[in-house]
Amino acid sequence: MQGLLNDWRRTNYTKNVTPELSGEDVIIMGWVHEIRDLGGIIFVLIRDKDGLIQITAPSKKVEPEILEKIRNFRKESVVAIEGTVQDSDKAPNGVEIIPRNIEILNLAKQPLPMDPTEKVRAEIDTRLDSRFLDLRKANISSIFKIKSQMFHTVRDFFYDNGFVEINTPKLVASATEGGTELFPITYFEKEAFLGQSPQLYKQIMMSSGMDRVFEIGQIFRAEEHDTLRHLNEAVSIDAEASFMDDIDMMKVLNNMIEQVIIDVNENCSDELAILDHELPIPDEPFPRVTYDEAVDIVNSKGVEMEWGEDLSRAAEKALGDVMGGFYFLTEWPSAIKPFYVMPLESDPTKSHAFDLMYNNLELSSGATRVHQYDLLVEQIEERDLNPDAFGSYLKAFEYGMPPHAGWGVGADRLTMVLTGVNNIRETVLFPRDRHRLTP
Ligand code: AMO
Repeated sequence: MQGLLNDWRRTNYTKNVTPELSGEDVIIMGWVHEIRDLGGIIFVLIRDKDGLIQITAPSKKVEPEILEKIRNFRKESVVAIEGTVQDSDKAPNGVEIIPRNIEILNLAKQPLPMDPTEKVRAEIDTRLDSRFLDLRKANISSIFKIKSQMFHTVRDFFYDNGFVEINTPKLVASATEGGTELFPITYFEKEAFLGQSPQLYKQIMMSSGMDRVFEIGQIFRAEEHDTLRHLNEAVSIDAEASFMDDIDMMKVLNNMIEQVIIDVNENCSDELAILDHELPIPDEPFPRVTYDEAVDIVNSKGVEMEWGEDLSRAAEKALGDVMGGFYFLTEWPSAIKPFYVMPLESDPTKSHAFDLMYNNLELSSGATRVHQYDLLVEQIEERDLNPDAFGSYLKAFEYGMPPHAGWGVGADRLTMVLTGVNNIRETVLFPRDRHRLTP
């Protein structure tokens, strides 16, 4: 039985068609990027996942039926081309293909909703509406290749450090993170929500004896505001480890970020060049600033901030200007942190919570957790929450919960740092914000 492609099989990606192959036959497959018909000669640029190759069809050398097929090409159609490689000073990358056989695999409708060659620039909304076309641009796909490398390194890092990968439910019964709203959903006859964080589950896993766990998964936040750093659906890299505290987990996070930077630099040099982005070289270890010191710094820069407040955008900017790069912000006031955060023994108004910042962008929050049942119930009540709503979580603390700590990193925000884009929507294939639920 013959398949859809008959005998056509790709022999080379465009990147692998080099002048050294001159004289050899190849089959390439991809999209029609550009067509220039000069009458006696037609030039076509074909694009695939890594680049472009020129097809050169002089009417003297190429069969009339092949020329006819090329004349029927439309931009962004999918084609297969068999031909002979020829080195050429005039062609991009010094190489071209003289076509012998052509198959039009799928014609693209015209006009295109946007121009993937970027001759006409499109606004982000137009681009997101036709994301599949937008992603055909090398600068856009580069963002996701870098993001993929980041996840690859993160997974390797966790496995190398004894963490077990887990998946926890995203259909949940209660809130975990104060401050952001929940998305309510219909779950048969019960009240339910989309999960804001795997927080409660990763903590329950500490009572399972599995010792170290991580999860890469979606988190849902009903943020009403429209900013360049918030989405309603984001990806969080969550880690939790037993018999560890905030100091230990800051080190783990520091090491992971450094490894990500090393690997992205090593394996994504083409993508970084396309994005014209240089990765930050982190100070080792990342500097730390306490919340108390941060309040002083912010006020000294003329931005008013009272002790006990969360950082405003202006405060984050002022602090970011002084600190620069990656740094930890530690010893947050207990009252503005969630119930699961451990207060300082020396002064319970402060806590073992930290944020990892990059300039003025918060990348991660983490903490030593409360592992004592009574203190946890007390902290839940102090925040006007009902401990009964946390019954299945609290149960895990009654039968041998070890001391533990963890953090959650915003994967999309980390990608902003790795790619240099300033709108978080650029780092998500199909972003969800207040105004966007499709595609
Ligand atoms: P937090 O709520 O600070 O902490 O979230 C952790 C990290 O997730 C990212 N993030 C977001 N990214 C994009 N859009 C959003 N709306 C959004 N909300 C959060 C940020 C943030 O630093 N359970 C704790 C983590 C822990 O203590 O382990 C938590 O969820 O980069």
